[in-house]
Amino acid sequence: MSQPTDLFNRLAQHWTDRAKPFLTTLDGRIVTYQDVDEGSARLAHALAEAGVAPGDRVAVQTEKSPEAVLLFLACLRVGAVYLPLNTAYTLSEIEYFLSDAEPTVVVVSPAKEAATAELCARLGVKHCLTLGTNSDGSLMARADSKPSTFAGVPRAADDIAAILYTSGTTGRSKGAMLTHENLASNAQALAEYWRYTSDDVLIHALPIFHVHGLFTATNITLWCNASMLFLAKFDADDIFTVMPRATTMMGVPTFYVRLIQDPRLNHEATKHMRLFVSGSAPLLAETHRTFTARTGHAILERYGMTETGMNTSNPYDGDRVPGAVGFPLPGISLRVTEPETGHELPQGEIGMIEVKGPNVFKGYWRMPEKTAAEFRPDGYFITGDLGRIDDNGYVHIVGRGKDLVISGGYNVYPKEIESEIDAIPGVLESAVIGVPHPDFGEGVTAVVVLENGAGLAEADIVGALKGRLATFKMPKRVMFVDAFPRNTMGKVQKNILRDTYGKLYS
Ligand code: MLC
Ligand code: AMP
Repeated sequence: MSQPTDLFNRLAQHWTDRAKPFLTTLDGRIVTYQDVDEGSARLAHALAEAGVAPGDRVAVQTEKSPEAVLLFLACLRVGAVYLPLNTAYTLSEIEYFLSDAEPTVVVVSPAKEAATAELCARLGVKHCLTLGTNSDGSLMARADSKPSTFAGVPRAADDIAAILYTSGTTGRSKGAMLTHENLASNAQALAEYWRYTSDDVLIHALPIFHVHGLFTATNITLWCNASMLFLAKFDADDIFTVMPRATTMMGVPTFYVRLIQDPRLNHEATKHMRLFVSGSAPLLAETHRTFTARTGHAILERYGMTETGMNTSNPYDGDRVPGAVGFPLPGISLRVTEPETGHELPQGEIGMIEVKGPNVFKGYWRMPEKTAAEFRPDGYFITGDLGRIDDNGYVHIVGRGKDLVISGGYNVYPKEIESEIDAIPGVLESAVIGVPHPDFGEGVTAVVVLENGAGLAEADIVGALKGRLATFKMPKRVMFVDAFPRNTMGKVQKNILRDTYGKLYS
């Protein structure tokens, strides 16, 4: 029999134990693999009935719940394109995504229904349905009475399975189109590299609207017929409650920073665990070492991004080097180049990280020029991350070529925040930077020059931004200066600002 090409069937062929829990919630609800199959079939029928055709987008902004994962699978089964949206996005942020992606169906939390339905009506979106955290909402009401089997729509390996929006350093957010093959190949590579088996039980405390929590963590579990302990969010008490039943955890560095501050973290508490993975932002070598000293576990750091899924990983068996992100995963090529020319640099030199492989996305939704600009003629994707490869072949990320702040694993693009601040009456100009933050890794910080005579204070700036920006993007501090340091080209020297405010949060 020929191998399936679509992600759902590539995952489902591994579900040999259908009675096994796919996930268990903190309050003890168990969703078995049989439930996953039947629940996602019912949701697939509901989507098809709402007119979702293969290739149509289904945009989802719901709180984390088991059904939200099933909805992702249901989208795959009807051949739709799943479009997850950060729950923190405001309505004005959502408007852009919906008008750009033109979904057939939008699914939101019941609390957001009224406002989103109005927006959908204005944008011509066919259906605005709801999904709550207690198996409730209008989508579930439609799905409940549907058959528990669904004859899936055939999908080719390079058909689009999901679109995830990533902001750009300039201009509009870009929708990264991820194919069935992108997601399946990455799940398989990680499962093998991290020695994942059906015996694994993952602590899942990440949000499920980004690559890390949705694909890396969830798809690897589904690929292996493994289980997860499904937590609504990161909470140290909950982590320690479930850890005696778990074998693996995946988190952003903030998880580990918080865990090492907790006196409960020790050898005993982690003795049932076999693997701790960190990614989405740099893990400080100091955090890595402290964690090892306290638990005997060396955190395995890996490196990825929305457009590519996971690119590199520290080894399972060899040295997990603090401050390094390891080796390219099997099947993925990585090189370091001279940013302007794309010429490969000798090993050890710092340059642009470029990657190529089955994990690399198909392009940006309806943006052929932007897509072309981020690929080399020989097919390598230009990540925007600066790095080097050491003598032992480990990749190190040493900085970013892109003007990006990563706060607690969330990307914040300064340009977006600067545009909002510049629009506040009394502001002449602004520069947004990331500076070291003990909890979030980097703290979003705004530096503002006021117009002559404008008497704005920090609270005025923050107040004016409320409701316009998702809360994680809000500047943690606003600093005022008379003028910016500039280079001879007139460009604001953000490196000088970062030095000036480097100790703001310490
Ligand atoms: C929450 N807040 C943040 C924040 N998260 N501020 C800055 N940065 C963040 N990351 C703000 C809230 O808006 C709120 O502000 C206050 O902090 C407390 O909110 P909270 O909900 O209690 O926060 P908390 O639960 O502690 O969340 C912190 C966190 C969470 C780090 C646990 O942000 C998180 O789970 N991050 C993971 C992000 C992630 O999954 N990234 C993967 C991207 S994929 P106020 O003002 O209301 O008090 C990717 C590719 C790859 O990058 O390689 O993986
Ligand atoms: P996103 O666009 O949200 O997927 O974020 C991807 C970016 O996160 C990458 O381009 C890197 O800049 C950063 N990133 C992910 N993992 C790591 C890591 N382990 N170390 C340093 N940076 C990382």
